[in-house]
Amino acid sequence: MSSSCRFDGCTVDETGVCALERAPLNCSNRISNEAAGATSADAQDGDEALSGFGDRLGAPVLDQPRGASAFTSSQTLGLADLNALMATRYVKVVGILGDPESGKTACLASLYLLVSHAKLEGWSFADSKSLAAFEDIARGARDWNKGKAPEQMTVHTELADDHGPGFLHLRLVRRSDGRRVDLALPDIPGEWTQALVNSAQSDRLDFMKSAETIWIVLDGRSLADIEKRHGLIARVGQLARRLDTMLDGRAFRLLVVVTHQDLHVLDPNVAHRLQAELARHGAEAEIVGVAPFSDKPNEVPAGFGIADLINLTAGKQPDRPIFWRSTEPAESSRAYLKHRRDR
Ligand SMILES: Nc1nc2c(ncn2[C@@H]2O[C@H](COP(=O)(O)OP(=O)(O)O)[C@@H](O)[C@H]2O)c(=O)[nH]1
Ligand SMILES: [Mg+2]
Repeated sequence: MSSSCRFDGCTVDETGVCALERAPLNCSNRISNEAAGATSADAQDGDEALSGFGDRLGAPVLDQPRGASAFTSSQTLGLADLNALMATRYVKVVGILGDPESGKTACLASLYLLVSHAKLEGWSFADSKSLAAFEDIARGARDWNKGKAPEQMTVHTELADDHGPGFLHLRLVRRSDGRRVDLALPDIPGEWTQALVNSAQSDRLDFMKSAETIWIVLDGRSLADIEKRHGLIARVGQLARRLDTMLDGRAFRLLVVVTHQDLHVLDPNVAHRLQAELARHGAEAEIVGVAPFSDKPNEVPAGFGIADLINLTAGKQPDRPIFWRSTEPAESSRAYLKHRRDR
């Protein structure tokens, strides 16, 4: 391009010849002719045809194939994105519940930091459709405002009620057998759990119907505090009951994740009481102690227990209840009718 012409490759300054074979004084690409460009272009019908051709000179011959990811990598995935991803591969959706400040986001941040530094025992990073959202979380840049989704997430999810969850995606490879696992992990505000327990408000948690594993995250400090312990355990029981109603008999694996293990190691008696309370509500759970961050790194390293949590989350599905128990029919008895009569 010469200094007096905007057309790429034109050497009119050096040669005096217009690359589009126009009269240099009239060519609309000449910087000095810019103001007059419109009029002169109108006047030059033949030139216009050439100019159209010239615009395409050097442009790619074929359109770029549309194979790129449809997701904006800078954000969490909305429900529509998650559905699209689930249509292409098997994704394990995880439900993450817990009171505000219990350590839900800390678990996700710690998982990301471990995996990104190749320190998640037994697992390697394979891919993520939401790296920047993990970054935001790890930097503490994403915050919930009284249970309301951050604006960038609500815009992205494009849900009418502005209350959709945002999911983080992580594809991990298990080192022992090379198995790939895609996890969709929602970062949702603790107020949603409180609303579920207190007033059975479950509409925005509808995605949990697709969850294979549900984490109930508990603050280890509250469990260690004798004044708060009883109330917290009772609420976990109520939450399990709500989940059972909401999920309407669907099978899922329940993990109770107790944070702050760096400050308070979970007492086996307390764990036993938790199990008993859950059993009273017809639920069963495995309990995992974690310390996503650590105030005592020499005693308990940051990220403690996160690999166990992922092992359990990515492990085999819970056994489904037996749909129709098989019974050996007594000779000549009409088993089906008898079964109906028994009900
Ligand atoms: N020392 C320590 N701090 C933790 C642990 N888990 C969470 N925290 C801190 O507890 C606070 C609340 O955690 P956060 O993940 O934001 O709670 P959320 O509201 O459930 O998402 C944050 O300041 C975390 O850094 C832990 O295991 N040990
Ligand atoms: Mg949080």
